[in-house]
Amino acid sequence: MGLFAGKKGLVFGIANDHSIAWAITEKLHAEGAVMGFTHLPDKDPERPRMEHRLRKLVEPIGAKMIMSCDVQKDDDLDRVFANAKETFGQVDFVLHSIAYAPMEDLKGPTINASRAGFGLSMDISVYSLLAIARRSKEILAPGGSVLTLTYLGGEKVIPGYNIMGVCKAALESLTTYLAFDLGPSGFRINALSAGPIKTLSSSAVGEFDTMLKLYNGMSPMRRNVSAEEVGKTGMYLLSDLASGVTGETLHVDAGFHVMGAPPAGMNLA
Ligand code: 0WD
Repeated sequence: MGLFAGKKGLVFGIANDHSIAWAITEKLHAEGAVMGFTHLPDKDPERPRMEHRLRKLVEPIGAKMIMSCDVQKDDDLDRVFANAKETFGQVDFVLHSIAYAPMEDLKGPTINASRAGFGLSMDISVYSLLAIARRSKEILAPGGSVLTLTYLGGEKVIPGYNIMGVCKAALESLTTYLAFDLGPSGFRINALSAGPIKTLSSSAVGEFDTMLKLYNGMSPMRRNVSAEEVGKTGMYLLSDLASGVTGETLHVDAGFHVMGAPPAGMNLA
């Protein structure tokens, strides 16, 4: 029997088959989880590309719910959670794998970010976790768990990550405060800090290829991580195996985050 046999969950943030949320979903499905999914609203309802891309992936794994949701809209979130309650009654886990910053503010330098761009990035990338956690609290089953995705750029300066790094710092702090709020109900919330994975979002972040080379040369394991490895640990954090873990930011990055200088002999050219 799978770890998630009889378990139900909600997944926010699958854009396509490269999305980290999809890698985690595949592992959850393999362990028996049944899930509902949301996608960004399509700009042109005549050509629902976001919905089609999501449907193609999740219908074959028995999706119980597929809805559009812009996390900036309380009405959208209310609709999704009302529907989840109707469909599932209670859910055992909720995955938040969402981030956004306008390109003109993301590309830096950070000091030039606009007030509006900063606010928008914080709203979508950080406040959305709070909004989702608050609604999750109402429908989580005993032992329920929430997971979000973060990156080292929230702890250290990663050139090119810019205001998204500031968002991730806030997201990681928020995870600890939400852990405190959810804990008395027996619910957990954690963040998974993933190494660089090629996805739609990450291609918007500068220097991505350089980062990949850096991980190969500098991480203790001398390599980067795969989406599958992120998927496995994401599944673990949402599972009962992590029943004593909350408020944690767990790095899945081949150890890159522990390094302060490159190993001897690393080609720095
Ligand atoms: O290297 C990477 N790819 C890493 C990503 C390393 C470490 C962490 N992360 C984080 C990201 O910051 C994000 O929080 O993982 C999370 C997922 O990122 P991803 O899998 O790299 O990105 P992607 O496949 O693009 O999914 C993010 C999705 C959006 O996709 P697009 O590319 O269409 O913006 O977040 C969703 C959307 O589906 N999203 C929203 N959902 C609802 N409402 C909104 C919104 N307003 N904005 C973006």
